[in-house]
Amino acid sequence: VTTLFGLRSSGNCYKIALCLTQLGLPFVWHDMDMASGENRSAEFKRINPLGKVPAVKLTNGECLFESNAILAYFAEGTSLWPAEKLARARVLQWMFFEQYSHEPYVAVARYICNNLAADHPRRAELPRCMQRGHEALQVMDQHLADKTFFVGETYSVADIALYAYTHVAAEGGFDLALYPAIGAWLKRVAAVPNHLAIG
Ligand SMILES: N[C@@H](CCC(=O)N[C@@H](CS)C(=O)NCC(=O)O)C(=O)O
Repeated sequence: VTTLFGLRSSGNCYKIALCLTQLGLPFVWHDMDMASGENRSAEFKRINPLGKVPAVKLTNGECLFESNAILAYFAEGTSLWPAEKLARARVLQWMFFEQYSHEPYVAVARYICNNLAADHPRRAELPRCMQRGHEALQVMDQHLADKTFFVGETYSVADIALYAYTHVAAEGGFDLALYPAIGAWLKRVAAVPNHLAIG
C-alpha cells in the first residue's frame, strides 16, 4: 500500500489522508519524528530532498512530494479531478492560490500560535500573516458566495487543498465568522461522504 510520511497535525499532510480516504485507497501513515530530525536524515532525503512532509511512497516504489502534486496524482481519473480542460485548470488555479496566497499566511499563523513560545521572535510575523491571510479568506468568501464548491459545483481536490488549513484557521487567530460563505462551504465539505477529521 501507499505510505504517507507526515505529521497528523499538519494540514498539508491531512489533505492527502482525506483524499486517499475518500477515494477508498488504502495507505499507512509513517509518523515522522520531526523533533529528532528524522525529516533531515539522509534516508528521508531520498524520499523528499527538501526534508518536508507530506511525501508519499507509491506501491510501485516511486516517491512524490508537494501536497497538491500528490493530490493531483491520486485524483486523476476520479470525480475529484474534472474531465473538462478549463475546469481542470481552475482546480489548479485554486491549488496554486492555496500554496502561494493562503497557506504561507493561514497555516503559518496557526503554526506560530500552536507551537512557538509567547516571546519567540517569529511572533513578529503574525501581523503580516493576519493581513495576507484575511486577504486570501476574503477572495475565497467572495468566490463562494454563489457556489457550492470551488470549481464547477463539483467537489474536487481544490476543495480538499483549501479546506485543510481554512477549517482550522481559528487556531491561528482568524475569525471565520467574518466569512459566512466560507462557513457554509466548510459544512458542505465536511458532509461529503467518507470525510475524515484532521489529527
Ligand atoms: N509546499 C509543501 C509544504 C510542505 C511543508 O512546509 N511541510 C512542513 C509541515 S506542514 C514541514 O515539513 N516542515 C518541516 C521543515 O520544513 O523542516 C507542500 O504543500 O507539501
